[in-house]
Amino acid sequence: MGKFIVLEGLEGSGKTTVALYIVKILKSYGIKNVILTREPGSTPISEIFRTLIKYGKDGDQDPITSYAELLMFYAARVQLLENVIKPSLLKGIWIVGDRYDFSSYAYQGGGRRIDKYFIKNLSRVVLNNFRPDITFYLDISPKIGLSRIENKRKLDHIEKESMDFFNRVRLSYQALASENLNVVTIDASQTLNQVNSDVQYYIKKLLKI
Ligand code: T5A
Repeated sequence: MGKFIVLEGLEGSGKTTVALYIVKILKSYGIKNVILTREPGSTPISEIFRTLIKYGKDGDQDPITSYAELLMFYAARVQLLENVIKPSLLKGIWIVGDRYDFSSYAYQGGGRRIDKYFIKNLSRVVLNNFRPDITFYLDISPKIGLSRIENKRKLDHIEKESMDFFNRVRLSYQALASENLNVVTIDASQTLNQVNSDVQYYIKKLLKI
């Protein structure tokens, strides 16, 4: 069996950068079969949900409701889980996931204030309690995180949310990190070298080296 490693955190916390670093170090330790996934996305259907969630359709004519957004995230996730993640792990392929289930608890639960027990039940039914082997939560203040991405590209639907929204998302992530096993909190305001070095320590532990 391969292992499932997940990166979580606010925009600009460095998930994509660190995910690429993890792939690199896994390969250097002899794990050659590694797939990088992103959520929402990484299957043809999930990528359609990604575009729809991020940019909507026909602008203000048909704004995405909070529940529709939540359900689309789970639709995209279950496609990825059943069609890519589970079959790959069974073949011994490792998965490095840029976001997974905690994102919905943090953004739709904390940010949009959807009842967390509703999300928990939805998650239990749809994902059948399938969990990563380890989750790295890259903790950063929204102010620093958003400043890292402000010049990147056109902001999407969620990136245009208020600072209060992102503060609630961060608080939810911090609560999830303290309540759940196999979650490692990394201070993502450190230099990238320090972040990578902290992550490498836990990857070596996972590999028992
Ligand atoms: N969402 C997603 C939900 O609401 N619910 C869900 O269930 C799911 C799955 C996804 C959006 O969907 C939401 C959350 C998001 O709003 P996305 O485009 O995939 O959108 O956006 P993000 O996942 O947030 O990705 P970002 O690219 O915005 O942020 P990353 O990946 O965390 O950051 P990264 O690695 O691209 O780095 C950003 C910049 O910072 C630099 C990098 O070089 C880069 O320039 N950087 C650092 N600089 C200084 N020090 C460090 N330690 C640095 N680390 C990185």
